[in-house]
Amino acid sequence: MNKALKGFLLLSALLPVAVQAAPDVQKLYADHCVVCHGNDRLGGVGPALLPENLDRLRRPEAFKTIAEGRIASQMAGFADKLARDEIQALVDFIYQPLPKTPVWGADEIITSHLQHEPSGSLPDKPVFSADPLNLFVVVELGDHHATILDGDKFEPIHRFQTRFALHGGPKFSPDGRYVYFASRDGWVSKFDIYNLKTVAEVRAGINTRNIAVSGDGKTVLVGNYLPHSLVLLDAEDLTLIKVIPALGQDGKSSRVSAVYQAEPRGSFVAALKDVKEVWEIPYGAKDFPVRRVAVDNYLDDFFFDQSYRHLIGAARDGKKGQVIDLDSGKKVAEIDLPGMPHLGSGITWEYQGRPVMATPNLKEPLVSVIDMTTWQTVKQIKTLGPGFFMRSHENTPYAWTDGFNSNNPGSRDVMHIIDKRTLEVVKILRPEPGKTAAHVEFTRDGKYALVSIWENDGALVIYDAATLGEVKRLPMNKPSGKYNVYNKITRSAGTSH
Ligand code: DHE
Repeated sequence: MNKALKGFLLLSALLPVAVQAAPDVQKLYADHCVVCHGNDRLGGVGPALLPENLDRLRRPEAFKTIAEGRIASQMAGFADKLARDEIQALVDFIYQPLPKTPVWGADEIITSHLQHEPSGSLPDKPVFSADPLNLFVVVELGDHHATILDGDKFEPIHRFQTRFALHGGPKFSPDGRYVYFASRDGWVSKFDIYNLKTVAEVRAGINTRNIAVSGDGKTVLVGNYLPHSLVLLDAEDLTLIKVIPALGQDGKSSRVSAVYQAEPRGSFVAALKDVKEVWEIPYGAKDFPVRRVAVDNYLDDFFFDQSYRHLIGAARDGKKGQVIDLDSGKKVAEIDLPGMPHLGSGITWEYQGRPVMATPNLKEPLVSVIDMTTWQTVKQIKTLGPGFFMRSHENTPYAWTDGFNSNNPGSRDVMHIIDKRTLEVVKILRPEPGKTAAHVEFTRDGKYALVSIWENDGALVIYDAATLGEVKRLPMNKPSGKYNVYNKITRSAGTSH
């Protein structure tokens, strides 16, 4: 008997059995699931729950997920609320196809397009006096807003409503004037920071992963979970350029794990989630041709070295990461990554004359530091709890990482300060004891670090990055991430790109 099945049977035996008639699965779904997974299981804050999106999740695992929750996501466990047969009914339900598969193709995308301000109609000068390159865009998940924050005075300039459940980092135009957001339910919005106005929006999918903006600022690429597609948009007004179905070499349809732009290569890079392929799409080439690179395992999460020659990727359930040389299209190394690395949060720096990368691990309380010349582990730095986000800056000797993924409230409220020269944790901050601390971003000069208190009555806590003393605290509604314009557009080694 395999391990998953054994776990399933054991868990099944421990849960109470409802003695009544067969569970009313529609009601169970409406009471417990719809708020995150959406009407018709099309996704919302949580992913779409349709058979075409559950290819890699076997039913015993689905049962376990509903009962116990899912690591590295907002999915809670329901074992204390639902009986065994109720969980099983929900499992059976989510593997049922919808009577009619939802369509979101070119016609639907084109129809959804909203042009709030005609292209080129707004002034080319900021309507505020703050340094436009030292602004932060703060995403406040609690009430679906974003705040534009002056990164010198730490004062909010403007707060506005966003689409529902933004996810992934917002992406900037190369000059930092525009910021593009993606929501989990497929909306892409373009916001003019100089004029503090949303200028265009389009719904590019039903359930979206993330977006990338090309290095020349001309094209936006959207990666979708539902439908299985990549969508290319004109960055000027978000009109549709092209829909590329996410089909593997053998025709198998797949969700898209994530998309990134690799400016030094002049290309977009996308990984498929249900097919072992990475795609490179040169954004300057006519018709956006796809170059397929076969990989050894699925890539759920990935990251690049600073030159973008190497892609470092891992499957969520794998023990090893793969390093792919994007020039040759070949795997050049395997990396030891034991605790489900969160590579999207990876950062790099120079350690003893060698480039190293560091990533938190979602399951283990450790940060893996890997030599990027030999791809060997230099050190596993122990932390109080598994982290989710990691950040640094060229002008600070410290890297900061949280304990966000810890089950223990006593280590969810911490921020570990790691000395990049010694690879030791030199200090542990507790921005607000008992409240979850997460996600850091530095000011453009690296002198201050901004930390989120990830609660509805949360805050941004601003620290002096040298003395590690608190400078200021701004109330915010679950500030999930904050993004400094300069650090993003210059692709600082200490932040996500
Ligand atoms: Fe994220 C970035 C995938 C769950 C908050 N997350 C990303 C990126 C990927 C990713 C691929 C990089 C895209 C980018 O920035 O363009 N996230 C996943 C998952 O697969 C996972 C584990 C499951 C899922 O629900 O999709 C997941 N992520 C979460 C959460 O539960 C978080 C904590 C809350 C939320 O918003 O749902 C969360 N993810 C974030 C944030 C970023 C992110 C704040 C941007 C980080 C950055 O600083 O760039």
